[in-house]
Amino acid sequence: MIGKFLINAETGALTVSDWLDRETQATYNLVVEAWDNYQFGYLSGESRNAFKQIVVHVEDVNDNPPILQMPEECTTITEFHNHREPIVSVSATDADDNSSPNGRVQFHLVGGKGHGT
Ligand SMILES: [Ca+2]
Ligand SMILES: [Ca+2]
Repeated sequence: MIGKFLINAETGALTVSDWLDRETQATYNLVVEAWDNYQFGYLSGESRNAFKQIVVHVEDVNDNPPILQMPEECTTITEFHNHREPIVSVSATDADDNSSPNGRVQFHLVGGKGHGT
């Protein structure tokens, strides 16, 4: 697997090297290693190193639409159906972060004869 991040050996600049998708992986734990005197001292043991962990959190982008789940068939009610009594239940899921507006779903009637809120 090709890594998602690169670090410049000279400047230490950490960069992204591939597309990131929060829905696939939201957090990356990277470990950076720094060496001094690497070129001349590594083989002779005159080089020192240190490690540090970097945690990268990928912020969510609203890149997934809601997916509606509802009955396939036509729904039938009688003309005596009680007001406010549920006819059918519609649900939806959204792959984006549901702790943000990107993944929270609301329902509205937007058309059809006799629609209202
Ligand atoms: Ca997203
Ligand atoms: Ca969404």
